[in-house]
Amino acid sequence: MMIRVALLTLQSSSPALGLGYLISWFKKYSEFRNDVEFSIVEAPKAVSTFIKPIEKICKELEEYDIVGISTITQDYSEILTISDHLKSKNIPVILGGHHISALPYKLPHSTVVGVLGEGEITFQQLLELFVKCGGFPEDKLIGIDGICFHGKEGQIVINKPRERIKDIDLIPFPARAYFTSKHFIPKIKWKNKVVGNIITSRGCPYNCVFCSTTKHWSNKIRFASAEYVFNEIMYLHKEYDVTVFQVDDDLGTVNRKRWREIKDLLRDNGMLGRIEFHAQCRANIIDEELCDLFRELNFTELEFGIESGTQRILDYLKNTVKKRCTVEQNWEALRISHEAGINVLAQLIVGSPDETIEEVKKTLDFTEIPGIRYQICLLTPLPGTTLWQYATRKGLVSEDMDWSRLSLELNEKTFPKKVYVCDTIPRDRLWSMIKPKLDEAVLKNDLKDVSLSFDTLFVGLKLLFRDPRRYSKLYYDKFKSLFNVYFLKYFHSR
Ligand code: B12
Ligand code: SF4
Repeated sequence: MMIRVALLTLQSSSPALGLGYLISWFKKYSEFRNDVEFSIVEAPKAVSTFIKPIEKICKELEEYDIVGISTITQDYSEILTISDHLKSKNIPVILGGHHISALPYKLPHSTVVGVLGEGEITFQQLLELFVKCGGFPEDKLIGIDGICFHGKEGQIVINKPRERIKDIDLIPFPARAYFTSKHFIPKIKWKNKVVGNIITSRGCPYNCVFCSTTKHWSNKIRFASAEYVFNEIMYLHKEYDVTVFQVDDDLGTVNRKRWREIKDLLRDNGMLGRIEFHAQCRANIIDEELCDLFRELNFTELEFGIESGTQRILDYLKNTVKKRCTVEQNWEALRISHEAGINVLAQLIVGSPDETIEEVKKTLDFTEIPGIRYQICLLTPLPGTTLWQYATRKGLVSEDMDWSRLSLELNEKTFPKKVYVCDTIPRDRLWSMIKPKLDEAVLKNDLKDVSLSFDTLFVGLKLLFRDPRRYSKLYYDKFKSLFNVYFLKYFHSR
């Protein structure tokens, strides 16, 4: 009998590659590959509201024998609503991803299993168990590493961690054909070019206070080989016309030897300069040499976790006492990347526990650099992070909280209810400092999400009335790019 498995993602703007890997791994390595039929169900959000109503998502999922859900903290309350509904229909739900991996002992009663950390092998074993036994008997679950489940006495059992796949070249490319939503790989997404996201490494050697990556993936970073990355690039280019490669790694840019090899492979195959890359980097790893390499490879966008304008807060956020990343390196990283002609995005964080107003001002200085885009985040304690432990001790968060209070979306509506860890600056005062900068960022930032465009124009108009001299050029540029996108989109769809 064929088992129908749905994998649900609530991601908003690009394919959840993790789910694609689960499918491609199973299809390649399981002897039961022909007994399981997969679907990826996409329920993206557009600015905090699901495009599909929850009831519709639930109804759609009723068709399946098993539902797997990827857990992102800010959407966890909705995930619980969905799994409650599925439980009432006797459909087993498996959770995976960052949230459940950080809080395995809170596995909800409406679900049967939580997959902790890397999912490919664990999920394969779970599905094979289901094919063989028609369910998930407890005596068999005991033998599967990397899961949590409900024991007979109502306790939650957490098995020993799953050993990670040593050589990630063994993982086949994510099964992209299963992503169907028009939100994913759209024809016109960024300046009329097709964007495709890729993962070229897993893990990060650092351990920032606000980030759960190290716990989830470990601080030992595993890189796919240059050949693997090159082959995936070629595949995406041929199959989907992708010319812009969004490298979704946490810190894949750190390995310059491999990027040199990738460059050689692209050059030898006539691809160098015909495609471009967007990626994240860290201020302490970039220098002129790496910048030159990125320029040769045609990196057109680099995002830096600049975080703060003062060393004290930077050391706190980066979780280091050794000044492994300095404020000077931050400024230098932005300067050299910008001068190399790369579009730069500076990620800033405000609201650390004992941050002062002066320190926030220093951070906001980064928003004044001409030509450099920025994003501002309120420091948010996500489960699995050092900051989560701190916020738990302070009674600011709990394992049964309203998870939308940890949403990273920052606007008038979300800010008042967000968890606030800063003791030194009143919430309203911090908001009055960052609000004008957030408005300005809307105009300054690139047009990646067309759905935000009307908001953009409206906020832009407000700024234009407030200070025409300062904002007229930005408004004009934004209007022009919006017009281009809509114009091209209109003709493309005809
Ligand atoms: C790329 C990325 C994005 C992209 C696209 C994400 C996407 N489509 O998947 C964008 C920019 C859209 C994005 C948005 C956000 N992101 Co993000 N993102 C990432 C990033 C860097 C990589 C994701 C990825 O592809 N990983 C690689 C794949 C292989 O891993 P994976 O998806 O986790 O899946 C594996 C396992 O976790 C597991 N698994 C996952 N799901 C499931 C489900 C089942 C059933 C099973 C069995 C297994 C399983 O198996 C998979 C294979 O091993 C991660 C950090 C990271 N390194 O993981 C952050 C990360 C996932 N993002 C995070 C956050 C906070 C956000 C935002 C809230 C940020 C914001 N400013 O709003 C939004 C959330 C939007 C939303 N509604 O979901 C956090 C989540 C933390 C948490 N506790 O929830 C992370 C972990 C970053 C961090 N270190 O803090 N993100
Ligand atoms: S924020 Fe970036 S550098 Fe820091 S631990 Fe997370 S992935 Fe690594």
